[in-house]
Amino acid sequence: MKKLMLGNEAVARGAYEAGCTVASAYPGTPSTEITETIAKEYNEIYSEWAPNEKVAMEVAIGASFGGARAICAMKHVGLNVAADPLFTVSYTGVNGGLVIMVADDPGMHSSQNEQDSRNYARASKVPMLEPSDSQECKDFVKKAFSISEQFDTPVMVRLSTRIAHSQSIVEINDKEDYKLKEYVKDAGKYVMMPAMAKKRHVAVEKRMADLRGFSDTIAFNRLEMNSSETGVITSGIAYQYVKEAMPDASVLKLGMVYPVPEKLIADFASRVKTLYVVEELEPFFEEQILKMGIKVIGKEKLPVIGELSSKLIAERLMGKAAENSEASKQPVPVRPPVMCPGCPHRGMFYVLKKLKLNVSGDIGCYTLGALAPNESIDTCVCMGASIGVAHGMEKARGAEFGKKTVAILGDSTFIHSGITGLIDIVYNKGNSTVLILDNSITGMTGHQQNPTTGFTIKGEPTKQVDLELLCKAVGIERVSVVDPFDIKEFEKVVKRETAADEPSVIISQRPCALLKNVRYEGVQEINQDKCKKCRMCMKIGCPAIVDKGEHLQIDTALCVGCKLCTKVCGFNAIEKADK
Ligand SMILES: Cc1ncc(C[n+]2csc(CCOP(=O)(O)OP(=O)(O)O)c2C)c(N)n1
Repeated sequence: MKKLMLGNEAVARGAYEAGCTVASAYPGTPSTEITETIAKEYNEIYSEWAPNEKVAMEVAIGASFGGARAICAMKHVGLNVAADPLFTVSYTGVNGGLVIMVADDPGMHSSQNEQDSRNYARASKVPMLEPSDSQECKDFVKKAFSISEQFDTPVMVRLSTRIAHSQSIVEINDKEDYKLKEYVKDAGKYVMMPAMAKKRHVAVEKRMADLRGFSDTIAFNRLEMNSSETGVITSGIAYQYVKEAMPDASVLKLGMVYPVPEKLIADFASRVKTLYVVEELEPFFEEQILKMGIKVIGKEKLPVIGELSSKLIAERLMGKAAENSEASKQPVPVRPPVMCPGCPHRGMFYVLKKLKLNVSGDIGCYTLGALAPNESIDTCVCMGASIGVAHGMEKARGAEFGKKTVAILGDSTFIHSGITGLIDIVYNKGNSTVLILDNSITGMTGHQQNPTTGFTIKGEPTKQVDLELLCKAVGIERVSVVDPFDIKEFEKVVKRETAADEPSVIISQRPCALLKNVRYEGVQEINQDKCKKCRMCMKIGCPAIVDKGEHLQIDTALCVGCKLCTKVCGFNAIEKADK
């Protein structure tokens, strides 16, 4: 049977067919659907959302030590969080096959940087595969499990946004009957302290030498000989672009991107006149090929920034302007990201802007508060950083601001990596105020459950972390819980807590407007007779309120009836529609 599948869905299918039984992940675009699909479609695999990527990888490592085939998944920046266990599981090796999925985001469609995860494969001495379509996503994941067991190593599989989120045909096969491997205690292999790790490092170097030889033989590294004038070494989505832009070129398609197949590359180089490397982001292949003493053209013609495309490759390498298709000539409407109508974060931003506070932000839907008209976030680094950054700012400049630095972060982000920052503030006598925006869901990545929501990945009820108790337990004595739509009360609490001479937490509690149990009373409209056109309602930045120049209007198709606008209107001009 054949099925149209997203790359991410095909990865999930591959894990299932390989007999994998444990999956742990933390959401992050473009990797999220891997674990969502596993949870939805493959009950044979235990699946979970972990609090962060480090824990997700550790759970998969534990399952592998226990003899199961296990998978974890994350976006590229998540691999930074999980880098600590990654570098050491490279030494311990595995028992059951261990696959680490990492999805890069060239072009930064939904990320704060565009790092190239292939560098992690080299740095941690872990082999990496990279598929070019959904069929390969499935096949490569299955193969990754067997390579993992054959070479006693975790195996990384790298995706990029265009592979993870594109659909193509996949052949469906039966599930392999994988039996749990016996678990044998072996401190020399699984307890990494200096004496044992020194021996394991030797094993890792031996493994890398074996893998280098293997890379020259694996069918995933495929030679497609054509003209001897031009040769291209490429992988992943770039392979698809090359096939479109340079149909006559010979291609060495690398499915195993680390270690690279040196013999195959040398042989290919000797058979073509001009050799190009086409790779997105870093000159990862290029540097290794140059080191082999082979002349190759890569980043002198192609960018290290952003995504490639067949058009760009045709222009830069073939010197010809590619034809634009009719569809691509159509103008695409501009849709800047905005917080949704009814978003609970909006009330908080209205207050923060009014109070002109110094705000250290974080990553979530609320990062949009940096944009007009809210414009009330001053910094954003990485998940959980808001608290440490606020504390550092406070220690550096202290009273100079005249006001405290306020950190804001969501519930999921607080659990992911905010807690340790809060402990730092308490332990080191900080004075910041932390706002935890508890909207009862991980909003930005598309509504995943997390430890504060009370539900598992499968929607089953579970213990719910009590944020108020947690903050008190780490030593925060001033913890307030406020509704961000009660603007007056919210302002009062923020003023009070930022004036206090000790650290504090404000939990801003109101569920995301898109949750299916959230219902508001009815859409609003502007009574044009009462409206003075002062435009105070525009300050909350709701996309449902439209400035028509002559008058202001509420788009009733967008309004959810949260009534936040009625609270900022000084003339009671906003009323329930169709009264
Ligand atoms: C290390 C890392 N992992 C994952 C992500 C993807 N990501 C961006 S924001 C976010 C969570 C947002 O949830 P929350 O903090 O609850 O805020 P909300 O969007 O609900 O307002 C995630 C998982 C990331 N940017 N960095």
